Amino acid sequence: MERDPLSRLIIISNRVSAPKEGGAQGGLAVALSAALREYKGLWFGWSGETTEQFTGHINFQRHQGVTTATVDLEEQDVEEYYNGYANRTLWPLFHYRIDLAEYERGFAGGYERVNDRFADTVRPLIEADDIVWVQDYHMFPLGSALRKRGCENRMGFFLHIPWPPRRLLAVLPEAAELVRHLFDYDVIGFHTSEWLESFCDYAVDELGADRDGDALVLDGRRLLVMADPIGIDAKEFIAASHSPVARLIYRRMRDSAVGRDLIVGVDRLDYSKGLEERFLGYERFLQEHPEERKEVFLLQIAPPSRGSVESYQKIRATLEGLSGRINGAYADMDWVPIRYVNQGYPREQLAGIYRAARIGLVTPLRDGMNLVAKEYVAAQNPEDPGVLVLSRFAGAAAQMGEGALLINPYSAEEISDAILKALKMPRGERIERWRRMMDNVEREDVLWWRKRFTDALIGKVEEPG
Ligand code: ADQ
Repeated sequence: MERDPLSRLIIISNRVSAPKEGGAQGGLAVALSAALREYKGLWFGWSGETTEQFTGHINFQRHQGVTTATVDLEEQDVEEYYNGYANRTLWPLFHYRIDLAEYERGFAGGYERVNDRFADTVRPLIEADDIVWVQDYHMFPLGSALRKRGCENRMGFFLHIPWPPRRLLAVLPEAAELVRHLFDYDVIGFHTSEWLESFCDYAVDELGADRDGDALVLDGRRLLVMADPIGIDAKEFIAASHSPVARLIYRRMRDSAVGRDLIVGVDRLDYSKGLEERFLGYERFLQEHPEERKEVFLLQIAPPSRGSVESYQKIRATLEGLSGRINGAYADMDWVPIRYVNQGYPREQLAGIYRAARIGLVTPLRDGMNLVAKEYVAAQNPEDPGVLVLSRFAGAAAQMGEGALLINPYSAEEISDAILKALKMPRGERIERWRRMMDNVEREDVLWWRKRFTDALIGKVEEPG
């Protein structure tokens, strides 16, 4: 089936990232904006603002050919839907942290209410031929809510985080209902076949769905399931790493390293990113290899996120304590082992930092994909690339596994061994490993990801090769 030239794309996600002057959008936003320019259509979501009483008033804006439509939510909505169910229930559970997940009926109720509000608001904007693409765990039930409002369009859903194993998901009181809702979409996408298989296990074993080739069938609804790993905007990132800003930052980093090897970590400050375990692994390296101590330093960049959720305040305090303790134990007057920075940097600056780093330390305990791993690879100097040390529990390991040093992020010993191996790795091997990863980063980029999904959504069959 070819796309009807009149059909538009409606993207729906919790937050909307309009193109900005200066191009400071993330890779995902760039890809979605490009899709919206190709298909026309619009991008709908929460404005990030609150209002006293929900009115459903839509703020339309147009930036560089992309129309965005956003609504404000009430404070209670944000508490229950965003800080509550999305970030205190689903996020920890889907990252295998049942110990951190909180189950409150109020959260679940608020989540449903807000999804209904989104459905009420966006429904009148959807025309008969439009295709609808819903993003991420904030909006599992949105497709279902739209079907209830008479929407018969092709609808797809993409999950950016892992899908937990069946027995873990069973802990969620609303699990069965949530998965049933997903059958109101036509296509569901995951980053890896591991997440996809966990989803299928649940649907088959708990709900009695049938597998039929690439699809699952439940109560007469047919849901196409696909593994579609997201990539970065590789061309843009390579260009960013050659920009004057990146070059300047690269030189600054090199100067400040005074001949030492830089190890870099870049993450949102989130317990799923394994920062505590990373610091402990690095500490172990310092303990076990006194001769290497002043030869390296770790720059950890971690801007705080979701600060109103308690578990995020805790991880922040833990990391401050831990970095302080390690620096206290090992620092000398001319050397500090960890530079711990709690701020974000523009992409061109990040690219320069990545390029200056001999090791990219990407060790999440669990991650849907992890784009930092791919950005690190894209920013390297082909003649003298650094080494990626990557958690085997990141979705990115499925694509980067051949070139990266894969580690178990819970094991301080494995992290320590991998750091040493990376530091000693001969240039020839570094180039060979990097090339394999870079081929993938360039081939399976964010545009490839987006096109595979929208092609599946419009029913276009993938061409072989
Ligand atoms: P995140 O959990 O946010 O994304 P990730 O994929 O690593 O994780 O993307 C983070 C992005 O933020 C990267 O583009 C990175 O450059 C940027 N970033 C991080 N720290 C920064 C800093 N200090 N300054 C500036 N930029 C910074 C979720 C899922 C992931 C999945 C993505 C996309 O959790 O598993 O890969 O969505 O699907």
